Amino acid sequence: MDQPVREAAELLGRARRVVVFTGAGMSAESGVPTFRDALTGLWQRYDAQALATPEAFRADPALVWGWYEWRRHTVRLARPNPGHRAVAAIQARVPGTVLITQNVDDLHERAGSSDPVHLHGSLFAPRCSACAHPAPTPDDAEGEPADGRRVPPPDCARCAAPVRPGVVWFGEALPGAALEAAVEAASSCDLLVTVGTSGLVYPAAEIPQVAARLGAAVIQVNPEQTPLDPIAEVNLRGPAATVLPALVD
Ligand code: BV8
Ligand code: ZN
Repeated sequence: MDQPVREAAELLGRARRVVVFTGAGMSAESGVPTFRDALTGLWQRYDAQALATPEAFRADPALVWGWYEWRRHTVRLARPNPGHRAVAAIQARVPGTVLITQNVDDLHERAGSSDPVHLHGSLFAPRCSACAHPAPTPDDAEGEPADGRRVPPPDCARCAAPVRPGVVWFGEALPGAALEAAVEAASSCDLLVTVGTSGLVYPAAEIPQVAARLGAAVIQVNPEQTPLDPIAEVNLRGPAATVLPALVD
């Protein structure tokens, strides 16, 4: 076990109140493309940040709904990777560990993690764009939802307005209860492990910084440098599915 991994394993062994904070890199090895390095499909022709907005949905609901159908289909085909399972192992080993994720997939839940705090919502919680009435998660659109194919959103059963994805779009406020729970956990932990996030999107990117400011040790797992490097006591430069299991073995 190389030095930084040993150091990180010791920090984890001594920690009493742990937070695990994950971004899209957590699911990369499950085949779920991240925003930044996904030069595939729609993302080549459209900037994801431009598509993940209320304006884009208003302008072209079928294009945006079709994009989320395709992303949900990709997640349904994906399987949790050893990194997701290592996070669940940390939760089992250190009772009270709080998992906070920016991801809208359900791979943490499928790996056995309990109650992840979804700061940016979920692909599996569509709701009415007008009255917020929860809508059923549709099965995959007939045939394989092809990347970039328009799929008109279903109508709300209650008010007939278009159903929207249950995610937080750019320019939208995060769910108050989720953000509050995340800040509360980050403010009272003694160790925060941040995995697979570029640390660029706010206010989520504040979470590891709050923990560091209040004296928690921070371990970062990311193959690349990020703005969170300076607050990390240990920077583990590698992919989540390899590095995290080494931490819990
Ligand atoms: C808000 C859900 C205010 C949707 C997401 C200027 C103009 C407009 C807005 C802003 C602006 N400046 C700041 C803002 C605010 C904006 C923001 O921060 N923009 C950034 C881009 C500058 N934030 C917002 O708009 C937020 N809302 O501010 O509202 C407000 C307040 C009150 C009332 C009304 C309004 C809302 C932000 C949430 C947006 N929704 N997701 C969807 O999924 O479609 S964000 C989405 O992108 C992800 O959830 C993630 O958080 C973020 C980044 O995605 P990625 O880059 O793919 O992932 P990540 O960052 O995690 O990077 C991948 C990392 O993994 C990399 O570091 C890579 O090295 C690493 N990696 C790769 N492989 C691996 C790996 N790591 C480990 N293992 C591997 N194998
Ligand atoms: Zn409605």
